Amino acid sequence: MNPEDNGRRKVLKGALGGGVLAAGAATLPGFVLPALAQGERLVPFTDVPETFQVRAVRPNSTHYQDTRQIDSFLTDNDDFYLVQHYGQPEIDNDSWRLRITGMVDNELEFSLQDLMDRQAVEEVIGFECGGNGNRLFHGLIGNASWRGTALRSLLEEAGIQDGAKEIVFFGEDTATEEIRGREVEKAFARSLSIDDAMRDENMLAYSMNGEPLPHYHGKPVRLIVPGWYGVANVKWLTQIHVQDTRYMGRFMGRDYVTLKRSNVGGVERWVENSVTTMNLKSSIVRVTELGGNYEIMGFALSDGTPLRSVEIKIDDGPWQQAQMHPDNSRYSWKLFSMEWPNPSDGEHTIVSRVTDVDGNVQARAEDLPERVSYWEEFGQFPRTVRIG
Ligand SMILES: Nc1nc2c(c(=O)[nH]1)N[C@H]1C(S)=C(S)[C@@H](COP(=O)(O)O)O[C@H]1N2
Ligand SMILES: [Mo]
Repeated sequence: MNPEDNGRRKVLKGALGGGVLAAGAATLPGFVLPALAQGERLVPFTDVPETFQVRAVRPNSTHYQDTRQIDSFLTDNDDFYLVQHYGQPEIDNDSWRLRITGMVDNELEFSLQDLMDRQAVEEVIGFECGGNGNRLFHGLIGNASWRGTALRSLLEEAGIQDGAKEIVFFGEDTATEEIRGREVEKAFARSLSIDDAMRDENMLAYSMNGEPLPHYHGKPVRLIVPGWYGVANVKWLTQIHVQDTRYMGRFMGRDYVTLKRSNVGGVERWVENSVTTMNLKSSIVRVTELGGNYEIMGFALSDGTPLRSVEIKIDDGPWQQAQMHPDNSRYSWKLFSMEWPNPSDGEHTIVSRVTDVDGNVQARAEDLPERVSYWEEFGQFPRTVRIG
């Protein structure tokens, strides 16, 4: 399903202005957890149209979060965004098998139990859809603790042969695609170079926030490539194929392809690239008020490069340091917050920018290279709120 297809009806559980969310928010030194405390209220964003609403999860449908409602470091499994282009296939965990085929010394087959019997890894990994953006207030996002087994050890056991170039990850979900006037049955698939696939942190995940991987998130097993856009994380994984040619399927070669103006060795050209690692970005998503004290909160994402700072600018004021959530980790989303003492009544513009340890600074959208299509939206996102 294309993220642009999202309807704008129906209200998500605990929709804005609705019932009180979890009371009694814990306070940690230096960072107030964002759950609404008793008496706390959300300050309205004036850039969110009244008609913007998030609908409940429905079968075969995209789901995005209402990011104003982010109230915990880990996203609930049933509020973690959902994108699937070929529907949500039913899979029986007992008969499911994962095969490793192609240019390997040993073709291998695993049951779910086989994978669960291997050494387990667990890590908090947050990601967004490559099609996430301002129009959805960045709701195609989530952050979860994933448990699984390392991809690398499986590939080593299979033994990748000399001359292999790419590894293709196929999902169980298929659709009939019309390509040059011919209807063909295609599975969802994405590929990685051998080097990218062999990164230690890639995992085949069978558990999400302590639960078996939910149906909609790709049960029983999905690929997780930390630091990459969500499209790399193939759900309902059934086959891993090693080959010596590039894989040119729809989600590598046509969709999730960003077209932007680039400088190519001194020549300005329009360049297409497949969506890969996540760009450095941040966004303010939530402003709260409790007893006259205001707080601004947001998230940042990176490809795993550690962050140096997140700063917030209010109207024409200076950039001010935000505080980082103590649970932030290398591949998680990074929550940040800043107190906003005594804002004056009226409308204010607030914007965040993130800087990584290499000194890369999130640019203003208007300073980024010209780009066609909505993939990879990572410029600064000024928001407006009304006080009083
Ligand atoms: N098999 C399969 N895997 C898939 C997709 C899909 O359509 N089919 N969509 C991808 C895209 S575009 C995204 S953004 C993420 C979304 O993962 P989630 O629904 O668990 O958030 O899954 C990826 N993996
Ligand atoms: Mo996506």
